[in-house]
Amino acid sequence: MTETQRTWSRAESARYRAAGHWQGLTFGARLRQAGADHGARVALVDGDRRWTYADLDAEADRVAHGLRGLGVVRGDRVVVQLPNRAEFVLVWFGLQRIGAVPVHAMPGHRRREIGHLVRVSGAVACVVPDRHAGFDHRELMREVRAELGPEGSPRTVVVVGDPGPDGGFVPFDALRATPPSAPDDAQESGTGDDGGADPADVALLLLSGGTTGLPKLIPRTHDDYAYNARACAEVCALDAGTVYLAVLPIGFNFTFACPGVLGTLMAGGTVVVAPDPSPQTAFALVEREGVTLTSLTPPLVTHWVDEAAAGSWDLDSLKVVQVGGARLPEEHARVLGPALGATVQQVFGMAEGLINLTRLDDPDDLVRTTQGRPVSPDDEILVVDADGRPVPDGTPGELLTRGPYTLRGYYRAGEHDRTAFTPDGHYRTGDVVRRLPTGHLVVVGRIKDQINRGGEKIAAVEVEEQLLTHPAITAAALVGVPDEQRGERTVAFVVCDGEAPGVREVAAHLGERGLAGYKAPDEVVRVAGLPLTAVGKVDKAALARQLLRS
Ligand code: OOB
Repeated sequence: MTETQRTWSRAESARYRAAGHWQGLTFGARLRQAGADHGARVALVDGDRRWTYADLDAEADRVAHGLRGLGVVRGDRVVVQLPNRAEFVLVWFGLQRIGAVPVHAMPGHRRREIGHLVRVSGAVACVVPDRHAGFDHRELMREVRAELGPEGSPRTVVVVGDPGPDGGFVPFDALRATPPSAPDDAQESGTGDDGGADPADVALLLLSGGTTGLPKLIPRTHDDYAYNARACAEVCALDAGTVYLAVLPIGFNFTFACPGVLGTLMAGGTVVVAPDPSPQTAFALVEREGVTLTSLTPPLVTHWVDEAAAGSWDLDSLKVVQVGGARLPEEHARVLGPALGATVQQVFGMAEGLINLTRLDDPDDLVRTTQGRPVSPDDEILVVDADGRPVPDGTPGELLTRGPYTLRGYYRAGEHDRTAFTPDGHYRTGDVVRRLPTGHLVVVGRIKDQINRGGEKIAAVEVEEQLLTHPAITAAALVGVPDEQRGERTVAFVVCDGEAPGVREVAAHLGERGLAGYKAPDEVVRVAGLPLTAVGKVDKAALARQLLRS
């Protein structure tokens, strides 16, 4: 069964083109152009390895050639689960050169999430590291294959590093080893730049934070995603002198395109990947590479501030530090800038589209107390009450949005779209905000059943469903409660038959079920029963209050 992918109307598309937001270029074509424009400039740095723009362009051809040899063609989806290594970028542009579609998985995802991504996207291949952070991703791929069976499994698994003894996995190094003969490849694909992809095609699939049992996929087109990156790059005043340090997971929309990796490459700057988010690793790279811009989630801020004070680092080159993904406490916003000698920028964004940034010349109080304003003049913002009626500025309400880089429908999720969007195409963010007369937004809460654990999004229902598979648990509610370090932590309230499992046992159980580790509850509390609201839903606010009282 095929269902129509909801997208922008013809009239809207024409308007976004006429405004110059959508430039009608694919990412494959953009890289070709960048290779010609900035050929000798350094585009990408990973440890001692460096790629100029010309290298990156040529490397994309090699990767594309290798992938084509494995049967990957225009429009195919490929799940990419790589940590912060240059290979993420090489594979990403290799796929763009074919017109194939990377699906951005996170390094922490496990059997359940990866299996789901493969199933929903119908991916023909997965690209994984051999091992990362003490975890064997080849083993994970074997489990995914066993679970999906021969029919549902990706045909090909590419491993960056050692493919292991098994024989079935393709080593990335071999895949990129044979240089293509350009004319052949161009013939094979129709065009050598992007496999003949259309700028209105889906260029990548991002993962939503989710409020349902399983995360939804977000289709982003070449036109819309390039605009996302460029609009952010303009606000951040990026140019060829920009050196961006990718500290957060590189596949995260924030790191990749707000303005991040893509914004920097589109400006002719240099992207440096940090293998881990520790301030020691990052500061050494700032010193060595002259990093000018980076992005963090709030829980990292105190570590960075402490290390800047304790160590004798030269952070002079660092001009802007973005913080987003979760609410930044005002006090942290105040100390961060002086500690690093940089301008702080708050970022309130979402994989679905809309990005809000404080401006580099905003007065201090706006930077400390707001989450910025939309990057595009054509971002439409509505703040509405429970009946969907707009509220006056200053009054909290749900944020609805529509615009040139905000999705109009999830990938293959027609049913879900009916509630996730208003009839006129506004995306219901589930965030409760106040709008100031300046247009700046303050995030004051949330009506979606999602927990934001320092930037990591957890859909409560997804975890609750898995908690119920534990033999002793008969009812469960996952609730976010305030936490000093992460903003929120997760507490599982469980009703049990017999002895209640402890937090470790629950984590082990969820791990066996294939759930990513960060979704395991931080605390497990046994209750006699779950309180209900007047309409019969689990009263999570009452549970949270109960915990704070005890
Ligand atoms: C970013 O993207 P997602 O898709 O992981 O999460 C989006 C949600 C928002 O709807 C909001 O609930 C929350 O994360 N959020 C914030 C926030 N930034 C995101 N809540 C409070 N303050 C903030 N500054 O998280 C994301 C995507 C692109 C850029 C930055 C963040």
